[in-house]
Amino acid sequence: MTTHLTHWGAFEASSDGERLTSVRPWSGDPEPMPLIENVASAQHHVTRIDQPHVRRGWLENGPGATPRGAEPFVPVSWERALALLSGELGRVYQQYGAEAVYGGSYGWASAGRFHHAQSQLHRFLNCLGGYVRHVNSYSLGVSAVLLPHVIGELDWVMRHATAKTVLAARSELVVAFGGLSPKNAAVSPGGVSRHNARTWIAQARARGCRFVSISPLRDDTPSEGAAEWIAPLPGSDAAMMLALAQVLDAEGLADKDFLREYTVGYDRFAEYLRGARDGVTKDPEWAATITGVPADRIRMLAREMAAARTLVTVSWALQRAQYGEQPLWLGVVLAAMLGEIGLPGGGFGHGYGSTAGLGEPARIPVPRLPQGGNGVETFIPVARIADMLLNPGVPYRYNGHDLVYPDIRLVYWCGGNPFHHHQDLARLRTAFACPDTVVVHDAFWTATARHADIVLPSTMSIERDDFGVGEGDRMFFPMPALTRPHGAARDDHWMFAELAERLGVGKEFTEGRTVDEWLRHLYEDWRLIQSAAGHDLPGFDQFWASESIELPVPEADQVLAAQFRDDPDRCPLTTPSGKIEIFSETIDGFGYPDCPGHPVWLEPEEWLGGPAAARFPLQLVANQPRTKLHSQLDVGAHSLSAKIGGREPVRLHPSDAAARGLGGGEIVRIFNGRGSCLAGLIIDDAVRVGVAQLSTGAWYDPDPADPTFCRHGNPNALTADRPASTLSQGCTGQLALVQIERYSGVIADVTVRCPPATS
Ligand SMILES: Nc1nc2c(c(=O)[nH]1)N[C@H]1C(S)=C(S)[C@@H](COP(=O)(O)OP(=O)(O)OC[C@H]3O[C@@H](n4cnc5c(=O)[nH]c(N)nc54)[C@H](O)[C@@H]3O)O[C@H]1N2
Ligand SMILES: Nc1nc2c(c(=O)[nH]1)N[C@H]1C(S)=C(S)[C@@H](COP(=O)(O)OP(=O)(O)OC[C@H]3O[C@@H](n4cnc5c(=O)[nH]c(N)nc54)[C@H](O)[C@@H]3O)O[C@H]1N2
Ligand SMILES: [Mo]
Repeated sequence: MTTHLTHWGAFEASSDGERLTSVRPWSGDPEPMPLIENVASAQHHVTRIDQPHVRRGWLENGPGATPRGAEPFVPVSWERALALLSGELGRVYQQYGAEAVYGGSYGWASAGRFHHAQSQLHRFLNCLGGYVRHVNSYSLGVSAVLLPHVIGELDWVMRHATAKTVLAARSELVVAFGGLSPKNAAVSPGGVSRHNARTWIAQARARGCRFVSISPLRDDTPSEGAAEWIAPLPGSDAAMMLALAQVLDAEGLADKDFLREYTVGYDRFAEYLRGARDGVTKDPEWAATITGVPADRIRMLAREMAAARTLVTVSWALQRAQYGEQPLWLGVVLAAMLGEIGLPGGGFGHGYGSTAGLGEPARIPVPRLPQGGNGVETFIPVARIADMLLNPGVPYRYNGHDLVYPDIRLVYWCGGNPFHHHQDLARLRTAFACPDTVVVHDAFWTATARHADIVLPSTMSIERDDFGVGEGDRMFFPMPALTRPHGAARDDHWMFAELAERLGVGKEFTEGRTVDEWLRHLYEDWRLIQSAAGHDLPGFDQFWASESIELPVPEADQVLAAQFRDDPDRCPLTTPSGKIEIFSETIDGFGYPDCPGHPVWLEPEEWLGGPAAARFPLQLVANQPRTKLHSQLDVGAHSLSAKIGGREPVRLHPSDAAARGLGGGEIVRIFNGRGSCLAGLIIDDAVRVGVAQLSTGAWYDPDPADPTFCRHGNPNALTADRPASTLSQGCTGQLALVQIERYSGVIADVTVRCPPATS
């Protein structure tokens, strides 16, 4: 058996050279994930792309904005595809320059450091002069912008998060906004070796630590935590957090010494809590009317938090919403008021239930493919993709900058699926009709590939040699190819090398190395640097022959901001004041009404407490899927096993199902003013009343006559393409208001599980 790494875990497999004949979890994994079953079952699915394809209209009429997503594709040879594409790249770069190429190409692609799809694309486009890039992520669009103003760079908050082993040993109370989802914490970009999402929680619980899970879904926190479940209206956490802060303030429970020494701006914030200007005290009675959580429970919780070593942790999901800055900032503020930032087991955390890597102590850095320099300065915040394509030349604001959308002629996507990940997919489809040319590399006929002009078939990671290690993970795996490529699929690197050659930059792109030579070169280069830093690592041949190697971890018991606490003058934070900013002069100075200088309660446009709920009285929670990573391998066996009538499952509380006369297992229609989709109903009292949970990931399957209607169950047919705020311009895909009814139409087949029409 040979070991292989995916974003959701390592496995051991045997193969007959064409397919995996048996797959079992890596022997070192104490909590293996069934997601690994998707790999072998998807590999030769009919939706694998087996050769290059070109959209018929593009082939016949050349570059241009004829409708994308409806026409048949023409299969072409590699030679023809590469000639057409290199010709088109040459044309666009020559005629319009690098500013006309969007190469942001957001997406997770596959594990493996060398064949990392985005890195390969960026390196290639940089050889041609550069590209318009993206900043930030769909994951953490708000956090990446807000946290540097408030406590420190996102990367620092993530990498130096208090270790889970420390929480297991020291926390007395864990208050988890958004829960501690074990399915999410099973995944990390680049891979996970030893899953431990449940282990640390079980250990802490056995020692007497209490867990409070604040979330619309009971199963957002694993049963090992025996958590108390509190379910405020989704999107209202900021109000509950303000009330917790108000109790600490009013009852003298806030740590004044900590606030004086380590923070700035508490007084301005406290005035707001006390209602000095607006006459509204943000007390638990006030919050109860907004959140639906009883005032007594909020008041008691504040006292419990003040009495115990308490971790306040905020899931990434809370900031993936309109005004997502507010609950995140308040998480930091609450932890600061409790005075335990920098102490083991207390303080602030961000995403213990969002990724496997958080709370894994920082290990030494790992090899990466150099991407070269980008000659273009223009960028967009990642979730502004549709805005950019629809509004060339239009100004907009972001984090203190006045920016202008560029005029994009060519969109190049390699390793991502915007027709899965972006909000309001019908709007994205209109946006994708704007450029001259759309190029997509993928292994599968995703909805994005179906909206392209030139589609090139990539290998899966099991079909190529690579090495891999996850963010925060300490096991570094060789990843030799397990099978030959499907059909005529090729590695992205090979495609870019061929294109680079035709465009006269072959040498710059490959530096004259084969893939084998690159792997050895990147590894040995890295080993040399590590050895100078005192880390002794095996040579490449020994590594390649091994099953995996363990990377050194300098400080196993890390605690976030411990050095700052010990010596705030010598180890200041990277914020403007060097301290935690409860009031930010910088943000205040931007003057954005949707994100003022200290955290506040702002009523979102789509929440159950607002007027829009009269028409659409259910809050859709579009969270991460349990049976797959995003849209990846949605045709795999494990993902398919959860579908109902071939559709993605939606969960509803028994009372909400009864009120609509709906039964479990029915196909329902979920709709709002933007769009609609079908889904298979599950009735479950683990869901808060008023909430409908439909996870992301079902491949978008638009009705040919109506792109706002997805027949499969992609929640982004329903979500709004609306930024979190002017500050972050972050993605807000987590929440939307909807209504649900029995589907009375003819239940059409899901066509996205078949290849598109060819001619
Ligand atoms: N409504 C809503 N929407 C959301 C979210 C939400 O919470 N709610 N979450 C958002 C978040 S956090 C994220 S990160 C995004 C995720 O969005 P994406 O990262 O775009 O989603 P994936 O499905 O992982 O897309 C990766 C694609 O890369 C392809 N691929 C895999 N390996 C390779 C390779 O080697 N080469 C090439 N060329 N392609 C490859 C896969 O087949 C797949 O199509 O979704 C976002 N969308
Ligand atoms: N299995 C699996 N794991 C994954 C992924 C995947 O696709 N599949 N994707 C990975 C990626 S890219 C990312 S970015 C992370 C994302 O990590 P998160 O963003 O933390 O994950 P989500 O599942 O989107 O949301 C977690 C929970 O937050 C709760 N929630 C939503 N809105 C609110 C709210 O307003 N208030 C409160 N209190 N709770 C709320 C929901 O009940 C939801 O289940 O997950 C990663 N892990
Ligand atoms: Mo993400």
